[in-house]
Amino acid sequence: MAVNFRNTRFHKLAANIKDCPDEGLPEIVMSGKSNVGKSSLVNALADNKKLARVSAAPGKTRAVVYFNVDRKIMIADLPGYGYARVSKEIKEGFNKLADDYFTSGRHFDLVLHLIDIRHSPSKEDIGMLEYMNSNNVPYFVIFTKCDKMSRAQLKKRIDELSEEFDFSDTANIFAVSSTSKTGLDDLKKAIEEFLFGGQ
Ligand SMILES: Nc1nc2c(ncn2[C@@H]2O[C@H](COP(=O)(O)OP(=O)(O)O)[C@@H](O)[C@H]2O)c(=O)[nH]1
Ligand SMILES: [Mg+2]
Repeated sequence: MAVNFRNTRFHKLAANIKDCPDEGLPEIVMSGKSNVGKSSLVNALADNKKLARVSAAPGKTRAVVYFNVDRKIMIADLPGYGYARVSKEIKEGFNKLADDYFTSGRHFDLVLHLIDIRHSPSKEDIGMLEYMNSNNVPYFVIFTKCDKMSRAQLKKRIDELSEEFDFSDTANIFAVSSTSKTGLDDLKKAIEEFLFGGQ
């Protein structure tokens, strides 16, 4: 099924797990550290800079933000983890919502786990990848901000990280840049294929 990613609209905010909607659409969850580029990627996929608020200040998203993509997919933009600038209490609160998302038994179809290509994965990243591997959660690993590195460095980084971490055999690995728009078409195709197959 062809998905028109440009037809993406804000759907709703949910400040806790009880308020998270179920509209019966396949759901993609954006996961990853604060500031890794989750909101920018939602905007880039939709080709709409104003859609998801992009912030240079980490830790601003305090809720799950839902987007409806062409009435075919729901995207859940989760609060990130690893905030350095918020208080411990708030930090734990944020983590709780993200944690609840994965442990509440909520159904979702695909996790996009984002890792900044410039940095080594954090222990939260490793924990998340291990969790998804051992719970058979379908995920794509997305290296972000690839405009910040040369192609040669990029390949080296991907090889290095693939060796370092036991990505599941079926894991798809992508490299994107929301700034230069690299890798977005491949990612969109893979999402369509994964969610809708030959339909
Ligand atoms: N150079 C570059 N910067 C990016 C890219 N994607 C996001 N950023 C920047 O990284 C910061 C955090 O992005 P944001 O989307 O708010 O991250 P989030 O906290 O994961 O939602 C912002 O300053 C963005 O402009 C990218 O592909 N390339
Ligand atoms: Mg964000």
